[in-house]
Amino acid sequence: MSLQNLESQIRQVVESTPVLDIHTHLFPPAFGNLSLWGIDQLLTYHYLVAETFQYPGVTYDKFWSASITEQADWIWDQLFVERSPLSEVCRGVVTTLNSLGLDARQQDLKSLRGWFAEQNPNQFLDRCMELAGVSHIGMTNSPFDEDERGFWENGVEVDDRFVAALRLDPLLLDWRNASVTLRDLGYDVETDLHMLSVREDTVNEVRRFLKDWAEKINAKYVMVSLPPNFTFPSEEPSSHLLIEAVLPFCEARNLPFAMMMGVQRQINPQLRLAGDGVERSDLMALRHLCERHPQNKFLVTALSQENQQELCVLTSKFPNLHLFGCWWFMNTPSLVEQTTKLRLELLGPSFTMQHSDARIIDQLIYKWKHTREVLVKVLLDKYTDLEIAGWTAQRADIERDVKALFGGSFLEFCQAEEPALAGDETVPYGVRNL
Ligand code: FIX
Ligand code: ZN
Repeated sequence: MSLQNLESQIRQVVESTPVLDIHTHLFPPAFGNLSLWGIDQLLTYHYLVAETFQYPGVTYDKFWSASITEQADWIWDQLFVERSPLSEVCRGVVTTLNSLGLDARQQDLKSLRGWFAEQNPNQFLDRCMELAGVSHIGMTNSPFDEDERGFWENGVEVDDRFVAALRLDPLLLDWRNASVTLRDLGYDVETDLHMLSVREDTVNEVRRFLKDWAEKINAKYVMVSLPPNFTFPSEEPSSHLLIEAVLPFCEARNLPFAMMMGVQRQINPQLRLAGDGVERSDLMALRHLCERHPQNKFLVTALSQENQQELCVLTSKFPNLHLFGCWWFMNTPSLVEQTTKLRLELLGPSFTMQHSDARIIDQLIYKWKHTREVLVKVLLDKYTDLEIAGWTAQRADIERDVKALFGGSFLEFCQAEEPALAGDETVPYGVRNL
């Protein structure tokens, strides 16, 4: 195959292969105000908030007391009018608008708002998923979030393209407060986990809580984000709860346990959701988890660039570990390119290349468009090296590899051995459209 032909084959395959987006913060329109979309939401995305505060002119108090429209006006002016939108997240807004047929340069915010106001939420979701080439969307579902809990308790009907993930950060990282919430929800738990005799009852109640919520939301995996200094095992409640409640529960149901490692929450609380930072994680905790719990399936991503090589090596040592995504501060084209190359070089196509982490439905468009652009470059490089080595990639090979990187390897990992994850015994979820 000529180089040009190879590139065009790769591009065609990468652009047409549907994606299983395994981690987002999106909700379908049935979740009312939790389902975010539109220009003001796009512009007040927390990545853009953090970038705007790089420039003087507005105080935290003034910004947070303003309406979302005023905040969006301010961000638009600072990042798209006063300066060129060079950052990845600004480019994302431009890509998104452009893909929707809107011109970020020609249109002022008023006319953009007018266009969005005319859209129907359900049709808009369909359009974004189609433009992004996304077949399924993994949600982040927290029983600790009062607003979200209400929807589930009222029996919300979930669009079957959305896949639930049970998010457990408060349970594992803030047991003191989580135990209060559990008691409010009717689970008879003690806050003090030191005494084994007391802990047994509490652990049983935590398992009951996990069972109730996993069933209520039809969770396909369980997730947590972890601080850089997370250690395992330890004398912290997180270790007791993991060893005695969460991991046995996940194992019994063949639910993977996903860890997003390396976020230092609220290093600048004035920035609210935009105030989190990154630090290198101690991956010894991950190693211990994989070693000591071989019957559990673990999914992992790390926020720090410095962790990426070690993470690949750990993944290659533990068949119960699956590596996914370039998370948050890692999701910039230069790092995605470098990291994806490294992963292919150390692991082959056995990992999940990316998740979007989208919070606003429209963002699916740019996050996946930009990811696909990088993947074309990376695969061209890798298949060219292979060609030189004496192995010519055929179209079917490229299709198989891209499918694996966009969710196929993930499904294979999840479904290994036990059919429990499928939910439906005959058609494993997600497989239909992949
Ligand atoms: O913990 C997470 O799932 C993070 O992805 C978010 O909390 C974070 O705010 C985010 O949106 C990153 O992309
Ligand atoms: Zn996230």
